[in-house]
Amino acid sequence: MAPQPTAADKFSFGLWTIGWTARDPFGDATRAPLDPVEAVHKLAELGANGITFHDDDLIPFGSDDAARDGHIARFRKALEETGVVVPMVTTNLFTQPVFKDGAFTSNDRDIRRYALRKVMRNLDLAAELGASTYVFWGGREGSESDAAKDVRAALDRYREGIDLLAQYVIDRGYGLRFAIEPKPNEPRGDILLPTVGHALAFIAGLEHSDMVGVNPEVGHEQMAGLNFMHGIAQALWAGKLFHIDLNGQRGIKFDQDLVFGHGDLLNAFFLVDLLENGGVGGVPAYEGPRHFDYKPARTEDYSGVWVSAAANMSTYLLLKERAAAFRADPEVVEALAAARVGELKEPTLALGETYTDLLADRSAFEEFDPVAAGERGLHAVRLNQLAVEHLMGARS
Ligand code: 3MF
Ligand code: MG
Ligand code: MG
Repeated sequence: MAPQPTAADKFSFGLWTIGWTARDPFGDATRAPLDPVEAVHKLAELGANGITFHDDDLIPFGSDDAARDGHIARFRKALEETGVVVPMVTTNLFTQPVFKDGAFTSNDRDIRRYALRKVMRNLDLAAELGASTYVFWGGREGSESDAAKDVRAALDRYREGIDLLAQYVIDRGYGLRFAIEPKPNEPRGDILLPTVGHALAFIAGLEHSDMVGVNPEVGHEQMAGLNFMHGIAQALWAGKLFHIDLNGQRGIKFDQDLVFGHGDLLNAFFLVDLLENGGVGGVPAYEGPRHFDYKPARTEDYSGVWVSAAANMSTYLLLKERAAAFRADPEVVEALAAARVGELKEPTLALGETYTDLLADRSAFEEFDPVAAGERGLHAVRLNQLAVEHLMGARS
């Protein structure tokens, strides 16, 4: 039996995920548009507690002020009726033709100014709805032609934009934190800030870097051939995991946005183990929303959409159960010790020891036998197999 999600699990979904009508570059929509009010009610029924959106998901682009107020009022009512919260909000800076060369980094200065205004307006709404995180996914910030984009100038403009918006949030007292979402490509041939590592380096140079972190997405790192769990571990290590986009991806190809776990399941297992058990003393390493950014397959009608939404949550909870069983298994505890995993937590030099002491330590070099040390096995494969067996339910 798949476990049932509750609000305490903090599962959230983008309005654009369940609401994707399945138009792709080769074919028309296979589903009718979803009313945001219905989305809120349906997610509440399924056990999710959060919904997120781009401005244009909730308020169709070009709506006048009266229509805008109407869309917001209906949505708020649905939130009040269900208790569903809005933990994160973001801006659509990619659909409209005006953003074809980027938003904060468009070569066209007027477009950059317009993009900043579009974000500021939506920051007001995010604060009004009680969001704590504001995501920036720069899907159009990039190029197909290296001749047509001055990457260093683009990074200057990107920084200028984020610095200005951070100042706006501080001055207004909104209490929002920013999370930059890296992606290597699609829709641009090459997108700026392509991986978690690039984003972390960029954030370090921002004026208000303390309020800016990352929103890594499973498939985005895997499209670059990277180990998602490693990326998350580095973001946690830097204190920058402000939000997360969970989904599935099978290898280096187009952005698949599969259900969480329907891609690299073993990496998903280690990811959930890290998030849930990776804190000091085995507590969760991440306390924020477990946010799904996937696309219900184009083959599905709305009954299939809701099955796929539920699948994300039950897969997460099943992995959480399996990871807990893995950690509690005495054979795993013994295998972890045999693989010397815990030894890595021990600093390489003793407390107060200096390099002079290290130079004086004959056992560290003169009397050390590197050949014998090189012959010692790490027993890593046995440990991995134990994880696979727990993941498959072959051990309880
Ligand atoms: C694209 C994405 C985006 C971002 C969103 C901000 C449309 O691959 O992942 O979804 O997640 O813009 O959260
Ligand atoms: Mg994505
Ligand atoms: Mg995403």
